[in-house]
Amino acid sequence: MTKEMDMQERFQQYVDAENKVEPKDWMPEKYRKTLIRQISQHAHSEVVGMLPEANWITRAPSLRRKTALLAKVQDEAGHGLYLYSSAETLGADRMDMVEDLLAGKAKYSSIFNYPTPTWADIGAIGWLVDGAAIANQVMLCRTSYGPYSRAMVRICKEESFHQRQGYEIMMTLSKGTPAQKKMAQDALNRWWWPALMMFGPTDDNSPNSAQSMRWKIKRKSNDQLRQEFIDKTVPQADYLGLRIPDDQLRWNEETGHYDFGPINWEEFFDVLKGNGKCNKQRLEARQKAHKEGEWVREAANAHAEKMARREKRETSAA
Ligand code: FAQ
Repeated sequence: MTKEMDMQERFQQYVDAENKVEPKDWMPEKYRKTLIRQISQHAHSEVVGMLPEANWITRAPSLRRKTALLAKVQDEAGHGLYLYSSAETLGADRMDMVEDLLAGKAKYSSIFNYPTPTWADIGAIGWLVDGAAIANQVMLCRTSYGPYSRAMVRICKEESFHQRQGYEIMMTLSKGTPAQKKMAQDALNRWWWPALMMFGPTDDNSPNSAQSMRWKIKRKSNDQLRQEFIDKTVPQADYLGLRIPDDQLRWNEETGHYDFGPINWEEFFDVLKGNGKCNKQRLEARQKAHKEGEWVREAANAHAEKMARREKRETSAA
């Protein structure tokens, strides 16, 4: 057995014994790369994910709704920051990750390429998108890489506040006037299928899953998580008096799960290729924000350099 194989085997045993891998530990190069890929995509998703909701900050229907939405969008920025930091512990360079996003080379969640034409879309995002994010991320609190798992604990707490914020908007609308109820139903119709796509391709078409599960980066498969989300969300829609837009949705006594209709994977892969309704708009908004923030980055760097010079002067004088 070569030394590398021996290390790989020991690493696997270490992970199998439910130990956390920390930044300075030895790890297979592919483990490091997989994590940088997943964590940076996740960070980009949080950052791009601010855009569809930011669209409604100035138009929220009351001050209470506006403050809650502002706080939520700010939380997403914070999540992006923890996640970029977590990817940095693996040796990734933050500017490289950001540049890949701005150049359209990096992936971020498909879900954020859909538009938010009405206030009800903000409710649907909180309820369904944050709901799906929680289903996926609760398992990531137990992921094998220490810094990622610790970041996820805090992120999940905040996501559950976001989910309730969204559900409460949907509750108000669905118990409101017929026009408000229709607005809620239309938003559910728009977001249901894209939310199911968030979990990624089916297990038999998910190239990264098997190895990620072996390394305990992922604890549950894409299909398992999708099913858990559906089972949890259908009763919530019933409570709202809204109809899930799937004629084949049925409770299956035998399996103890809901059966559901086919997902349009062609649409999913098309969105990944950059052809979703808002891909272009999202990327342009990020590029513009990056450019407009240049002076802030320069000022922060200049200040940091000044402080470092001052500290050096003071230590040499002492
Ligand atoms: N969109 O082999 P798999 C949020 C890609 S955060 C775009 O199954 P994997 C909070 C995948 O990257 C939402 N691409 O991949 C919020 C891979 O491409 P690659 C984000 C997708 O990694 C709420 C290829 O397809 N959450 O919403 C998608 O094992 C409200 C093959 O797929 C996370 O990132 C997709 N939906 O499993 C913010 C959670 N699905 O890299 C604002 C962490 C798959 O080989 C407002 N990530 N792809 O070229 C994960 O758990 C995993 O990365 C999966 C994909 C489950 C997303």
